[in-house]
Amino acid sequence: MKTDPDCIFCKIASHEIPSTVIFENDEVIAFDDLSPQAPVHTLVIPKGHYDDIADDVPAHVLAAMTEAIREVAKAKGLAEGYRVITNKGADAGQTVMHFHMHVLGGKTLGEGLV
Ligand code: DGP
Repeated sequence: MKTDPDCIFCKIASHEIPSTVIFENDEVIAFDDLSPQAPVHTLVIPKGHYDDIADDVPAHVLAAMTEAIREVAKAKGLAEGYRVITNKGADAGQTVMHFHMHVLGGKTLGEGLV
């Protein structure tokens, strides 16, 4: 598994930096965002280092992330719905260059996507 010793999310994945872990298995970890934008704001990341969704992310890792999103929704009680967002690159405002999906919910979210 490729990791980057300078990447903050790699350090969270290896538990070198603490986080509030919601779900974890061999491939992925889900933890609460440091600056929540909604009552529930959890990040799902692969444990391997990929820069973003356009990096060469294997299908089984994407499947593990999808499963983790469902587990986050269950753990956080998001039966009424939630939103999943990923930022890729400067135009999207990506700030951490380790692929991650934001799971947002816990309230009625705005209708717009931008
Ligand atoms: P993005 O803009 O899509 O790259 O979002 C990065 C998110 O990562 C942002 O919502 C804040 C969050 N974040 C950054 N550093 C940390 C950290 O050290 N711990 C946690 N839990 N979240 C972090």
